[in-house]
Amino acid sequence: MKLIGSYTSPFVRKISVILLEKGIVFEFVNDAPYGPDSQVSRHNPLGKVPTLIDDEQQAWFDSSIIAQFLELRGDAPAMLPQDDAWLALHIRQVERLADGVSDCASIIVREKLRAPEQQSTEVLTRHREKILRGLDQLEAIAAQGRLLNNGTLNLADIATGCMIGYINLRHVVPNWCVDRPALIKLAEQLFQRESFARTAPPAA
Ligand SMILES: N[C@@H](CCC(=O)N[C@@H](CS)C(=O)NCC(=O)O)C(=O)O
Repeated sequence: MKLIGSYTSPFVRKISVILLEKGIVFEFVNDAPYGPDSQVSRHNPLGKVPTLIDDEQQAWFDSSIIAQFLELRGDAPAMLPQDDAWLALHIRQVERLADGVSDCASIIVREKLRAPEQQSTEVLTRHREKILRGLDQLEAIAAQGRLLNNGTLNLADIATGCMIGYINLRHVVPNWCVDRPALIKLAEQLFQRESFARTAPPAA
């Protein structure tokens, strides 16, 4: 199994963490998707990472689909409850919420790479507001301890940890932790895991 990805992508980190937690052996193929030499579009027409190539050479893309593929393979531990489809769906929605915050953070990072006179204040403000609302909802969910931080690592925990790692790396919302104690607790616990330590992005 090959994982095509870049070291800084929160979505790639999400899949790397799942593979490590499940003990699935994989080869990491480093590919910077925005670079001129990227090969990822040979496997994924959208040209995005992560893209996973399975042992039958089938390409899987979009981290939530790859995560579902890995669950369907059945490798333990499961990252979603096996006996409660509704609970699993709620957890997947939280996963997508955390991914959505990562998407917004990535849009801000890309926008800030443009020349200052080409940057859109409207785009920056809009996506910053989405991030803040997303973080507030994730904080409330983490405080409840049912869908996040419930004692059994799940897909939503992993996506949230990778999102927090990314906004820390890119300094997108430097003071995100003010008044968000449940998310801090979750991040502290996740970052102690070997899977998170081994996938920490290089300093920007
Ligand atoms: N929804 C996708 C998002 C993946 C994504 O946006 N990846 C970025 C890197 S963080 C990428 O490959 N961007 C290249 C591009 O958009 O051309 C997922 O969860 O896998």
